[in-house]
Amino acid sequence: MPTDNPLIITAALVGAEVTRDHTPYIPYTPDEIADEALRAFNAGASIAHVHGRRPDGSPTQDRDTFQAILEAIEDRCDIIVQFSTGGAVGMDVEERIQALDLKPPMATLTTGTTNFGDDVFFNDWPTITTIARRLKRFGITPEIEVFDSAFIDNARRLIDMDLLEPPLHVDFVLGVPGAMTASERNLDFLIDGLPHGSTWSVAGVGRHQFPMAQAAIERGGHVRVGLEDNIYLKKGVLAQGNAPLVDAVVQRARDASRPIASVDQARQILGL
Ligand code: KMH
Ligand code: ZN
Repeated sequence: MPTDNPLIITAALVGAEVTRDHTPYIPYTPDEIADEALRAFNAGASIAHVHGRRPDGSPTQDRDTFQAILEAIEDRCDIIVQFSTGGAVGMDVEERIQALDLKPPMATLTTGTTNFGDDVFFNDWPTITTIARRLKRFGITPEIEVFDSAFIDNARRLIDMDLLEPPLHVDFVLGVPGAMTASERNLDFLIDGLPHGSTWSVAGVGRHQFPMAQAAIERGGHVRVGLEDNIYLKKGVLAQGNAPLVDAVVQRARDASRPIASVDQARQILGL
């Protein structure tokens, strides 16, 4: 794989699990999330992966909240907005995908069930196909979230059913307790199993964020960072927002002579 291709950086701005008890820098309101999107964009991110939060910080996939987030981000910058369809553990599928009629350019599609810390992130076959059909209906480009290797086999099955159109864009989420370990060996195994022509990124969780980012930079893949996945810039030092995490990836890319993708380049690479 080429290693001088432009690097797409996704900023996972907020997620569903991190709260102000963990870090004061996590955004909650649509304006706070959009301000974080702008800072991440200015630091070099071309995709903003978003979840919704209520004012008290609890996770929500509420359509009005997503509309407010989308509009607030679009008012500020050109970053590609990617809706989460994962939401939070325990949400049912219709709750998770209620905002997709807003037709964001991208949204996630997790193609399997995984243990998720003490919880289960539930994605049985009816859930997966319901989300895939909705994405197809609204012409939204999916990013396939892969927590374990069978999720790639399930994505292939969706291609066979005409619910996914190759080439795929896949994000490997590695290091979640209960799912696949964040190791270079596992990353290489997963890359090897992708359908021909796929693009991929890796989201290393917690302390695995930067080692996995480095591995992706070296392999010609793309990178997801952000407070959803990791709140520390280094051991014991909280990242003061998403932009410092993006910036740390930009520095690593520079050291490896990987150019950073502009939003237009990211759109072209992803066929948006
Ligand atoms: N919050 C996790 C249970 C996604 O955004 O698509 C699921 C998640 C995946 O974050
Ligand atoms: Zn997410």
